[in-house]
Amino acid sequence: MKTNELIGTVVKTQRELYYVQTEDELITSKARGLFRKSDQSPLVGDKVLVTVSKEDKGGYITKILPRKNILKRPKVVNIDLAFLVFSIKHPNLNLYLLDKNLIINEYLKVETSIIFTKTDNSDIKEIENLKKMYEDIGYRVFLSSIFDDEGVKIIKREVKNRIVSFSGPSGVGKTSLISKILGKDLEIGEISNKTKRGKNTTRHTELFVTDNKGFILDTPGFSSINLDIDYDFKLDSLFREFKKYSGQCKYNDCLHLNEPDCKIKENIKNTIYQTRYDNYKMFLNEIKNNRRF
Ligand SMILES: Nc1nc2c(ncn2[C@@H]2O[C@H](COP(=O)(O)OP(=O)(O)OP(=O)(O)O)[C@@H](O)[C@H]2O)c(=O)[nH]1
Ligand SMILES: [Mg+2]
Ligand SMILES: [Zn+2]
Repeated sequence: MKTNELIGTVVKTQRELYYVQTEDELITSKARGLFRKSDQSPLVGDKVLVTVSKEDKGGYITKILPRKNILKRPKVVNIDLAFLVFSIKHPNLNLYLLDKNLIINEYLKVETSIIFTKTDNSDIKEIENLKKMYEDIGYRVFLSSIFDDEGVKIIKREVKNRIVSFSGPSGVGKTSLISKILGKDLEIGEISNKTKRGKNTTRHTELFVTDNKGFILDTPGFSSINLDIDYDFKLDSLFREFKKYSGQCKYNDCLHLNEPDCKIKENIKNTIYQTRYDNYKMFLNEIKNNRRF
């Protein structure tokens, strides 16, 4: 029996089957028993070695290559870039959720950029201000609208040769944007007229392959997310714009709340945006309340 070993990426899993995209083809594979016994089973995003037998077409995953990172919801691995996708209207922008996701990704050390969607139905001044704000903080910000092919093209360039996730609240237009990038129709949700929110259309975990050799993960919209950060962890280190004042407050363990001579508080409205500081205080409280004794 002639066999052939290839390297590929797990794009979808279904019961005991793993769909592995190699350079040239999609191979429906099974995993060796040893993976199934432990909690070491292949996950979407895994780079794997797959042995293909010429006779029965299917493949066997023989090895999972080391993972770059593991994300929890949905459970995927090896994300090269996470896009946080938010609209400004319909649904309204929620900076608390955006900042929360930004700091969680800082904590997980996942490269992250921001996309503001639906630029066609929002005030251009407001969009520009937001873009500037997050660029000042140190993030790359992209703008998109389903009516703007140029914006879609620029975002598509970011996907090239990488595994890129798109996450954000329900109804912001993640799936619509991904459909544009792929040039094919995925299932798009309707915004509820009453709540102006989406209805969580996207449910499955699957990587879509782009024609510039990228992999895209569409995710179900979220409305809340838990701040799973250690109580002892220095939250301020996850705020990029706070970092330049590190060690400059009077007290070494300054929490930037009511301490005297606090550089963070002194620079609010100067280099630190009020909403970011307010969210910092909220997160600090949440971490305290999550504390396990
Ligand atoms: N005006 C406007 N509407 C958009 C745009 N992008 C998406 N929409 C609409 O917004 C609604 C929700 O779009 P989806 O792409 O399903 O949103 P989603 O983020 O994937 O939502 P979930 O899968 O529920 O998380 C649909 O009615 C889209 O037609 C845009 O750029 N401009
Ligand atoms: Mg969707
Ligand atoms: Zn301070």
